[in-house]
Amino acid sequence: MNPAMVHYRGLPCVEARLPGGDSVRVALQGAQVLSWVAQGRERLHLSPRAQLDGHSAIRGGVPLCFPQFNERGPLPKHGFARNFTWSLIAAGQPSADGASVTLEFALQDDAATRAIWPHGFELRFTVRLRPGGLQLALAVTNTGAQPLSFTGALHTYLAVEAIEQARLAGLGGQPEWDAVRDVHGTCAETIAPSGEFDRVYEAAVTPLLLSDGASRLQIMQSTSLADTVVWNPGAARCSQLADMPPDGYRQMLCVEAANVWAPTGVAPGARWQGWQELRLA
Ligand code: TA6
Repeated sequence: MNPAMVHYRGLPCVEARLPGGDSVRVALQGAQVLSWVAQGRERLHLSPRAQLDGHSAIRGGVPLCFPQFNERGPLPKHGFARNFTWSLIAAGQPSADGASVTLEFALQDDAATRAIWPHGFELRFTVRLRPGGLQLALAVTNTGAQPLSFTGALHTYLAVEAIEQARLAGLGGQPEWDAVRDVHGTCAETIAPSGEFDRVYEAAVTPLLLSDGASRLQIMQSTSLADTVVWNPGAARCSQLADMPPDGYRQMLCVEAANVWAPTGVAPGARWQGWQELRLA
């Protein structure tokens, strides 16, 4: 069967594969993409020490942070969507030409979500795998009678061979906030992360390019997500994270499509959508 329900380290997941060999694995917890293999190489980072107990935040892949980014509000850090079990509502077969396969997941409010955040909502998350590409789209429908507003992110952990050689281009000149030093500035032409690196940028309209040794990845996001976050914990902070090995920071760089500063409003009955796309260059 393709797509297929599987258990990955005990966690219920869906896997889909294209005839050319590219594949994706998505956990029902958080509708969190845990793996994307393109041209024979894993492109996402999942910590070998990630807790896969069905409810704790999973360190790696693409956590969906909703309805709050980080600790910018009264809710649990990065909201609750990543901790809840979503439903798989559509799993198409690969198209006849092998050009794509799509998985769709949903999460609705229930007593448990309303105890944390008193709103009616439906989230849809669509994962579309193409040869050499992955598109991730989050839609939020306000099913309640009151307006709702949220911040959040597609908190993508990209795999890199070594953080020392990773370079991210495309944000040069964009307004930057360094969250570690709490300093506002302007992004350099090329980002070469070192040490603890946690910065929020005004998103660029043209694709970003992550270079990692011989590998190149284009990263795009919808204009409905106004910010791009770049995060690497660095050695010192990584050693304090129980779900990462001490040198785990060297194999990852988060490049996140986010809305950090200005909450997105959704009127009753209205729908919002935001996406991030990754493509081998
Ligand atoms: O997006 C960057 C960030 O907000 C960092 O400040 C860092 O805390 C990271 O997310 C991971 O958060 P987590 O709750 O998953 O440990």
